[in-house]
Amino acid sequence: MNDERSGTPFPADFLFGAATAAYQIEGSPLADGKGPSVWDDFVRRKGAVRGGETGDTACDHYRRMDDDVALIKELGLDAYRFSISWPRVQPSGRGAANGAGLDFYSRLVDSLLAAGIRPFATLFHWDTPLALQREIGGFLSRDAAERFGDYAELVVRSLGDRVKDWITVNEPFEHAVFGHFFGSHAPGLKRPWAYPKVMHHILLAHAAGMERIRAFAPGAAAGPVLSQTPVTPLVPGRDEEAAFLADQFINRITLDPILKGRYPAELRRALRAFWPRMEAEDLPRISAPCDFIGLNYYSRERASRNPLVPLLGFWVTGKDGGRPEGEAGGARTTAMGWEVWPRGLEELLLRMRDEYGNPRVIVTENGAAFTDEVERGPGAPRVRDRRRVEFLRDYVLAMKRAMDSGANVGGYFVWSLLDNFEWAEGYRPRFGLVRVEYGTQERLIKDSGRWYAALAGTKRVPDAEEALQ
Ligand code: GCO
Repeated sequence: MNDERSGTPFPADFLFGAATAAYQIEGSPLADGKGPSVWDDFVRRKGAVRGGETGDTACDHYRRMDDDVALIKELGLDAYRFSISWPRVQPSGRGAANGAGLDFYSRLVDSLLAAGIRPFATLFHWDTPLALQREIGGFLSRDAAERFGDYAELVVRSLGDRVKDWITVNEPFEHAVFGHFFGSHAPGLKRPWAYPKVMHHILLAHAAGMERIRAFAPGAAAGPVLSQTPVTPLVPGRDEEAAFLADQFINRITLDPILKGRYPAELRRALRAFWPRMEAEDLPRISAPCDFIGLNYYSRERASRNPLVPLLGFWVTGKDGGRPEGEAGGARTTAMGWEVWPRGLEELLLRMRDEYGNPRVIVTENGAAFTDEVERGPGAPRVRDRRRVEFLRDYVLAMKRAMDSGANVGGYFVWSLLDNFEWAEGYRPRFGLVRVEYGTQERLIKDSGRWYAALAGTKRVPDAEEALQ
């Protein structure tokens, strides 16, 4: 029986799915002609990844793909968002496709369709071919955008007869900032003032990808995936201006060019000394119509005025803020230290309704890492991840409140289907609906996976107890 809080059911065509990314789950970094990516190189640098871990094996998904599709089917999900490894398809980032690489994704798509699962294919989830990085500097170069377009064309020509939902790029902000500003992600560059240039080149890649999808998969739905992290003043009354500019730096720097055809004015003025050369057709191309906007949401940031930060004059505490898992200062936090803040999802969806023309939004990532314990008793092993169930329930209810207020949301994907390689954090954080025992590669559906299966199956938010018998 649904209590009042579970509200009305979701629309019958609302998509409940789960998401992953190639480098985080596939393993087999050089199998069957695949070229190395910037991540295959970055993880081998001393200190790059906690514990020196790499994605060399990850969830061994390249070899266990059919079993993982069977898991998605067992969960009864409507859709599955995965990413395609650019260097698995185009080993050097230039030239003809690697047939064995394309064949893997073709088999994945066929397996998903046979299971009645709708494939959502992400063309770029940060794994630039290493050869392209070394040849032209990757996204430091404007040329990377058209090279990405050529790669996208190879994939869409091959899979476009069956894949009807395409994502061009995943999280331009994270790749630009962590990969090129802080250097904490691949390609590991610490060039803060390259940020606007790299961002512009990734958005040009989005534009090139959309053009090739329109040309070679007419009728398919396509759009970008943008991270969105609401920013609030650390000290109300003092840090409003800092929060305003931080919001432009983190969120509006992608939303505005894609949906309004312009960059945020105050940020562009602050960074004018480093703003990239733009061609007249750049922003019209970047703002060409999309069929949906993918939004990844986890938590909020807090910004504070900081005159020591050149040009920008603000700093953010960071989603983790160094908080321990559990409770900190009255806030619930995840194993990443991120504040549990479901209201932020409702707020950002209403902002899309009110400030960006209420485009069709798909929540393409939402989820949480918590410390999971496996109960191994006389019965079957079990992961009673109640905190993840409560997290998902609260964020899904927040999304539903926004929808009931007119926000145009067409789907929700949990990050992630599987525990996987969490970039610089390695394998310690577990985000999966399904636990992966990395030594044996055994998969175990967690209680949260069972809860989510009940939601996907009924289109109504189940009570935690109901699904966890
Ligand atoms: C991201 C990436 C994912 C992460 C997930 C948890 O949003 O950073 O798309 O690859 O693993 O978000 O941090």
